[in-house]
Amino acid sequence: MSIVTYIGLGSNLGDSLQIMAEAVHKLAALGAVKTSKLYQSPPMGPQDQPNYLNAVVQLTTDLAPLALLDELQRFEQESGRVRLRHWGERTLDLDLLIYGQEQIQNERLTVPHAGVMERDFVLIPLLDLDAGLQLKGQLLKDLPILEHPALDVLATGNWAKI
Ligand code: PH2
Ligand code: MG
Ligand code: MG
Repeated sequence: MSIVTYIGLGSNLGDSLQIMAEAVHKLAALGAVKTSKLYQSPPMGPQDQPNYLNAVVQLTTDLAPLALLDELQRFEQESGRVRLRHWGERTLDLDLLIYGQEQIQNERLTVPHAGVMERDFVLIPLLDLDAGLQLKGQLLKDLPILEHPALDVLATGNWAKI
């Protein structure tokens, strides 16, 4: 059965736009995709690292959660993933944010992703894709953190050129 999932994309090392566009193409092999706008956001965590490109992809897929996670991790590795430090710079980060209505907690996966409600660079692209999204009964668009977003829109259209 097809499930609507949301994947967070982030990159601040290498040719980030190219790397993220390639990731969207790889995700499109797993099911139907829709992409949010493309954003630039100041780093959360260590401040002595470049700004990030961030986006979210809505992926409708038949893959089970851990099979999907395996694919995401494979795509991260294929991008030449470098991760230098916790919350530090990386070539590609793919986070499974939401998997249908499911709540998942095991040693590999926490879904919904723990950071969703606190990160404007996740919330705003999520809302591009579904302005009525709710988590735990909370309409995401009403969260106070969205009153002062710190990210900039870099592209509104088909930036991944699907
Ligand atoms: N990802 C991190 C650490 N900090 N900051 C922004 N703005 N965007 C990210 O995707 C991000 C971050 C590690 O995953
Ligand atoms: Mg992340
Ligand atoms: Mg991650």
